[in-house]
Amino acid sequence: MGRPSRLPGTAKIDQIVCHVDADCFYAACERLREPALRGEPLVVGMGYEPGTDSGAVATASYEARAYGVESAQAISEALEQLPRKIDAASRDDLDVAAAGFYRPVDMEFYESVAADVKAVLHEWADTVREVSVDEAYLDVTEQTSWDEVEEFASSLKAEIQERVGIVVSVGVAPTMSAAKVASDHDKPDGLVVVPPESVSDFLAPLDVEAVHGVGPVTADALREQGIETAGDLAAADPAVLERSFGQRGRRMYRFARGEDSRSVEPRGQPKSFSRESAFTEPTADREKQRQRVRTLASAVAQRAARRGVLYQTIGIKAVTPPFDVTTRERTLPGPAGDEALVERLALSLFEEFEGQQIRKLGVRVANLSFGSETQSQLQVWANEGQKTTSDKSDSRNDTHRQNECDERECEHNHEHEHEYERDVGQRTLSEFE
Ligand code: TTP
Ligand code: MG
Repeated sequence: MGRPSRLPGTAKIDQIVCHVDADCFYAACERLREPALRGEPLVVGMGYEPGTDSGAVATASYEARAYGVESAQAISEALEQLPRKIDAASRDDLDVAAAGFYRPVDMEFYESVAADVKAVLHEWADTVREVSVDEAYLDVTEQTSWDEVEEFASSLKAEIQERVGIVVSVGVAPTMSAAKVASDHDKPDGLVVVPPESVSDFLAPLDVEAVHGVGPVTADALREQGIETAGDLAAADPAVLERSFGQRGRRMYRFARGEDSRSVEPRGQPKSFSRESAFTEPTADREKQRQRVRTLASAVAQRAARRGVLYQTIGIKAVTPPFDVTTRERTLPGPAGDEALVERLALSLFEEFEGQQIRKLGVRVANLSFGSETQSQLQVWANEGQKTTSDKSDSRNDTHRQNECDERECEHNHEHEHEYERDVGQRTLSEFE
């Protein structure tokens, strides 16, 4: 199927942004290679071992969501809501019809499917910004017009389904943040077009949690201030929002008003990889904090390893109430690629914060080396992991306070991931790129 071209002379107004996000992506991938899972309740678990109740839910098919299973839940909890088919079949007290299938995460396979989807996206738009394994923004201003974009997006969905076998939801709007909200609006299999003149009307009635960048914890805090909808947020006093939420407050205010001056830019080589995770409520529980640091550290190290990237700087970020951000980092004498080392250094950098009230934690690796020329050094630094920190380049004492950046994708190619604002406690945090 070819892409529809823009009619000659059709006026284009502003930027036309498509946000594409696959539906229950990991589950959809599992169904590609195991078609018997189609239409069935299906849970994909991170750290899940078949037959056990270990790990956390990475995603659940929409059939499984109907039983209350959701991302970041413990598998043990999911099993209470949705038992395994195989267990239900052998027990009188369980109903096979109300049971589901469980599969472990296979990131390598999902990345290969994601690459196939992205190949289609690059054929359909000159500018594609890939933001995670299953989502991307496309600038389609040159490819279509507001009059035709619905047909364009529907053909794009059909082509992805035909060539890759994956269902995606698409949102179209004049800004990235509104397009993101639009793609989420009618999931699964959604297609929502919000033309420039309708952005405010589209956003206003939505729950405040639908606004890009507002997670469940922030939404609760906003509701306490009487801000229930995106319209309420758009009408709030930005100075008050800034006092409560820092820079993020202004940003969500702008997004709620449909204001977002970002243009879709392709990603260059990342400058850092980071991952952060908020506690539902600030906590002073040391073991909970340390466990979170360890999980974030290993997720970041594994992501770098999957990309074949080495790093020379390892850092942490601690957000203490109200929204004070402190970062610490340490630079090694040479590039390393060692998960245990990242964990160890992150924990040691975190020591000074242990036991303080912490709202959010982050781990970051930077000073990246790409490509095979660095591979030979990998083993050297991995082996010498224990003694790699150099006092000279140790920036541990550089206290660095900044306003919290809450962008899932940073403007300067610092690949930045935010866990959903849920307390996943000591469970394995799921991965999403
Ligand atoms: P999402 O696009 O957020 O979720 P989804 O594709 O499963 O479902 P939806 O239809 O709502 O878009 O994330 C993409 C993949 O990232 C998802 O399939 C699994 C993974 N993921 C996690 O591992 N942990 C998480 O907490 C979330 C939200 C996603
Ligand atoms: Mg998705």
